[in-house]
Amino acid sequence: MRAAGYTYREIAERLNALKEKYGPESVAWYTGYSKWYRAWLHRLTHSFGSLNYGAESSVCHTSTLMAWQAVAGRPFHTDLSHNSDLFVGWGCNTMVNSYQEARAMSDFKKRGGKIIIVDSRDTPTTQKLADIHLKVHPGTDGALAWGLANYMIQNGWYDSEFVEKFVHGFREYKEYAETFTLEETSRITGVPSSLIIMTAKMYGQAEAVSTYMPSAAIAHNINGFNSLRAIMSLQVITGNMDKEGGELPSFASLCYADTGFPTMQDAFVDGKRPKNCKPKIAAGKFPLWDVLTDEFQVADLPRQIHEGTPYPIKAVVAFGMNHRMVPQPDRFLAAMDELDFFVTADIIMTEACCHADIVLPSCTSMERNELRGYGGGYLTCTQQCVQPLYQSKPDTEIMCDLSRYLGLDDPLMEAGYEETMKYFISNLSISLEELRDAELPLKMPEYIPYVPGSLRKNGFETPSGKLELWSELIAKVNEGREDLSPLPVWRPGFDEASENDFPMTLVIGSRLPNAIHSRLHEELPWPRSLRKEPMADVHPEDAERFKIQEGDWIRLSTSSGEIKVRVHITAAGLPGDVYMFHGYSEADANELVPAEHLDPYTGFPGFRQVRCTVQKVGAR
Ligand SMILES: Nc1nc2c(c(=O)[nH]1)N[C@H]1C(S)=C(S)[C@@H](COP(=O)(O)OP(=O)(O)OC[C@H]3O[C@@H](n4cnc5c(=O)[nH]c(N)nc54)[C@H](O)[C@@H]3O)O[C@H]1N2
Ligand SMILES: Nc1nc2c(c(=O)[nH]1)N[C@H]1C(S)=C(S)[C@@H](COP(=O)(O)OP(=O)(O)OC[C@H]3O[C@@H](n4cnc5c(=O)[nH]c(N)nc54)[C@H](O)[C@@H]3O)O[C@H]1N2
Ligand SMILES: [Mo]
Repeated sequence: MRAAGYTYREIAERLNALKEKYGPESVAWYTGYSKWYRAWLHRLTHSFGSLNYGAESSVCHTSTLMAWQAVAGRPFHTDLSHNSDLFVGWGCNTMVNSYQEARAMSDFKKRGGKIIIVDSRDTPTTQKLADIHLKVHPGTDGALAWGLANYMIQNGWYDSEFVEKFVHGFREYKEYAETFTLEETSRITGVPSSLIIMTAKMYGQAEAVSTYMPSAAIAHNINGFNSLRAIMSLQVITGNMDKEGGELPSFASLCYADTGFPTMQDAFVDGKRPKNCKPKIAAGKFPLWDVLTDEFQVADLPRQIHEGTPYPIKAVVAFGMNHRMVPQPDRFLAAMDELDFFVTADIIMTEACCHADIVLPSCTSMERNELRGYGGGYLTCTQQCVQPLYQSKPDTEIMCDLSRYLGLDDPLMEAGYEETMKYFISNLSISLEELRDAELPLKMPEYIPYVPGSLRKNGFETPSGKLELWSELIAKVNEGREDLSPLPVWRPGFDEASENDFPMTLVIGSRLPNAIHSRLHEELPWPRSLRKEPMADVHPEDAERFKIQEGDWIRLSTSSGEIKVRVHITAAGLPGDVYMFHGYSEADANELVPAEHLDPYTGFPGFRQVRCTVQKVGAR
């Protein structure tokens, strides 16, 4: 038996009643980590009549995309298979969080490439792959980038011809960079001047430099967006943009993948885009986010539910909601409890599910087919191993069913998942059947590889048509306000708590090999056994200062709360810094992040720089 008609009927009746009374914007549509069904949920949101589609992307990757958009008009990426002589990895621990990239880095090193890693800790990646490791204080990457820029400009280690032709705002950039002398940069970042000099020289003199821009590590800071822009600006002044071996533009065409061939995805999402509706949740609070993304910023959802301003939110329909992934998870869940109606679809019965009025069972990837695109022009349709078990269904089927029951007058969605997949690829010369019959991904005849240098020739997609060290877009968005700066200025990323009471820095979320958010370490015994209890990593010097020993119980507190965890003593980080993973239900470090500790450009939380202190509460 599948999700029964009466369940859908109840959902439809209640959502339509809220729409009638409070307007379509009063329903927010949300998705967690899963990416494959997002276009369908986005279309459903539009068909329902609003723009209130939001995602886990409110805390992941979008800040990096937005920074590229501000600097270069669209996202850029590095392809390490091309020849660069230097790779600079910022917050780069790919051996733990991105194995494919770790392999590419390792191959690059074998071919003779040099690797510089900027990481606040020693990691397997710094130890195995880095020629130079710049061990910065958390949240100071922006300052390091400015210091490097200053030293490179002073010594002529930048591409003045490129800057002349393709760069906007160099004068203002150079002037601000001058405040980051070697001494000042070293004081802020903790990196010795000699290493800054060495890095500046290698960076400025290399033929081609490629980089790694993390999705989370640097962006999880209230200064994260600007730090990313400052880092990207180094690629700009050295002429490493729109060039093989440096950065190349990305053109996502199928579920975030840059396949190199067009699909109907945008037409699918835009086909039902509503007009004249209320602004997205948080649009006024994070105007740059509002301009640059097609999602609402989840950071302000609990407040808007609670306060009902600028307009009420009465229902949330979620696919894969893990409330533990945002600051103040209890507050987030309490907001769900305040709603008139909360529906969530998940593959397992999560904590958030227990707070929902209705839970819809989604099936796993083993039980569904998905269109998947890959770089280099490849497309496939994955094959389900078994039919969906019990009452579960693919999320996309659930969305098509909802569209039908809600009476949204969307014949394409009503025709079902299979038909929508056909629509997605209807501009290609391949049929869904042919894709299914093929054992391996097929190369699309429509594949057109990007020709490096095209944007240099035709103009970058920024207001000035050049790469912008001084962002004209941000200058415009900032009109009438004062919190956004066209230059990627640096400031410390701490919360407002007193340094006397909370003398240490809490960094929440650096990846563990055995945990993927709460997915692997909450319920699964084997990965959990590798680190049984929630544990905070504390430096030996701090352990001595606070009289703590390996395995002791400590109270970890910030201005927002406290949790009890075990201690692991390690010199991987710097003295004064405490590292803790997120997502544990019994000791949730995200409860310790102040709700408004947010980057004003992106709304991203400052997870990686919160003032804290530790106190021993029990021996092991
Ligand atoms: N402090 C701190 N917090 C962080 C981070 C950090 O570094 N530090 N990292 C942030 C980052 S980068 C991210 S990406 C987020 C992750 O945030 P989330 O995406 O919220 O995290 P997950 O734990 O992966 O939860 C995904 C949910 O989707 C469900 N799910 C999985 N597959 C499917 C499916 O096919 N269909 C449906 N319907 N549900 C499915 C899972 O059961 C789970 O409930 O966490 C963020 N939170
Ligand atoms: N095993 C595992 N792999 C994962 C995930 C997971 O949960 N588990 N999550 C996936 C997801 S959703 C994402 S978004 C990515 C996230 O990937 P990343 O954004 O790369 O995040 P992290 O692995 O948390 O951090 C990378 C490194 O940054 C360092 N770091 C922390 N703060 C700072 C800082 O301020 N400056 C600098 N320079 N370094 C800093 C940490 O010490 C760490 O070694 O990982 C993905 N891969
Ligand atoms: Mo992420």
